[in-house]
Order: sequence, then C-alpha cells, then structure tokens
Amino acid sequence: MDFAAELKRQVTRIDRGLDQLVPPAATRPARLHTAMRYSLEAGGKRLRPVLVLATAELFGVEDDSALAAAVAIECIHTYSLIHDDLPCMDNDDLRRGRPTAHRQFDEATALLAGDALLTHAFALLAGNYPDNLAGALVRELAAAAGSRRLIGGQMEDLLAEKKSDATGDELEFIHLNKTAAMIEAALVMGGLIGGANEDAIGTLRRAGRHLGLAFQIVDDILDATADTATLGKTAGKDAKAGKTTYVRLHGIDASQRLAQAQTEAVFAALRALPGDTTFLDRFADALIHRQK
Ligand code: GRG
Repeated sequence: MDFAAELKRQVTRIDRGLDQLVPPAATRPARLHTAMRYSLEAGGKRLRPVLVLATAELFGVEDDSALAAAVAIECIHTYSLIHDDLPCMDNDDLRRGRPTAHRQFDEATALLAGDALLTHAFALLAGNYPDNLAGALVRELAAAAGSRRLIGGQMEDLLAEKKSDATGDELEFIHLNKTAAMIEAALVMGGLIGGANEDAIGTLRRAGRHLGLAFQIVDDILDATADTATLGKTAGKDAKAGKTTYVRLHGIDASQRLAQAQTEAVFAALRALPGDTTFLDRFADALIHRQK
C-alpha cells in the first residue's frame, strides 16, 4: 500500500466534503459563514475525519456515506480550536499557520463561528443518516464533545493552569477527555457507519484511547521542541505557562518511549479487528513521528 497516496486521497475527499457540506461563505450572514470557512479551510492534519473514513472502509463502506460524519467531527474539532484560542482561554494569535479567528475577524464573530460549527455538526448527522444510525452517531459525538469529555477536559485544563502543580490524575483526566475523546469518537463513528458489532466498537474505543494518549504525548514533545513556523501555532506555550505536561513530568526521552508504548497498544487493539488494518497501523505510526 502506498500510504502517502492513500492519506492524500482521504484528505482530498475530506476537503471536498467540507466544501460541499458547510454553507457557502456568501450565505447570509456572510461574515459568519466566511469565518466558519476561514478556520476550516486553514487546513490542519484532518486526523479525526481521516480516522472516520478509514475505519468505515475497514468495515466495508465503499461509498461516500461516512463523509458527512467525517465533516461533522472536523467541524466540532475546529470549533474547539477557535474557542480555545479566544482571549478568555489561551488568547492565541496563530492557528493552522494563520491569524486566529478572533484576530482575523473579532471576538464575537469567532465565538459565533465556533457555536455555528458545533451546531452544524449535529445537523449533518441528523440530516444524512437513517434515524437509528443518526441517533447512535449523535449520542457518540455529543458524549465525546460534552461536559464529561472534551469540554470537561478543557475545564480541568484551565483549572490546572492556575495551580503550580497538577497531579498525574488531573493530567490523565485532561488528556483522556480533551484529546482522546474525539479521537475515540472518530474510530467509533466509522465503525457505527460500517455496522461494526459491539465487540468491535469496544475494540475501536480502546484503540482510540491509546491513539489519543500517544497523540497528546507527541503534542507535548512538539510544543517543547518544534518551532512556531513548523507547528503553525505558538510553540513553547506549555513551559511558559508552567503547565504540567508529559515532558515536564518525564522528560523528552521517556515521553517518546511512552508515546511508543501507547502506539504499540493501538497496534494490539487493531489486530483484534477483522480486515486489513495496514492503513490505520501506518497512520498511528505516522502520528508519533510527525513534525507538527
Ligand atoms: C474550547 C471546548 C473547548 C475545547 C478546546 C482542542 C482544544 C480543546 C484545545 C487545543 C489545545 C490542545 C493542545 C488540545 C489537545 C488536543 C490537540 C492536540 C488539538 C490539536 O489538534 P490537531 O493537532 O490540530 O489535530 P489540527 O490543526 O492539525 O487539526
């Protein structure tokens, strides 16, 4: 398998899907729809939607039926980035290599663009799938993005920043929920669309949890070692904020080993699934060796 070509194929499908399934920029109010597209079209790795499509394919989905779910999860992820960058949270200037949404537009427009992307995600699920499947997808994504997971992880992250030392337990809660929840949901949603049975859904959840932790450990390493131009977002923020991270707790080398161990756990989970998981294996491997 030509991994790079396959990844490019999936990202191209996702970019086309985003263009087709998000209202055109000129839709009234144009400023809001322009801001939604500004942040979506800035790019990003498309990690979560690629996982939706690749997992659906693993379970035999050969058409574009997973695309609306892939776009939905990218809408939620992008909303979370827009809101995370706001002055009331991280107050950041750069995201995906561009000025953040509130810098490019203004704070109210950025807030509303995030709100609209969040809402649009659920409209896509409700509008593109038969009722039973739509219900399952909405439940999965709402739980992953909700107060116990993505938003809860963000809340604990903000609380931890105000303290000099977060505990290992707090760090785990933050990473499992702020980062791993959406990655887990991406795999599970792909499985649900492909009709995966309960066992397989449990296995996908486990793979997603380990992949999410591996991804977050590498995110911590890159924050400490890469530069702002490469990352397309401000580097070195964790140390500057005195944040508790894997790097601060364990150092770079041990963090790399931890990321590798989490990735091995992803491979082990994937081996329990039916079908050819080569692409997902290679994708997990590429994520721990990424430069941004
Ligand atoms: C505001 C509800 C709310 C949540 C914000 C996404 C987020 C939660 C915060 C951003 C900061 C951060 C380090 C989050 C951990 C997850 C993570 C590494 C997000 C960045 O995802 P990438 O690297 O981004 O996939 P791209 O731009 O490539 O899509």
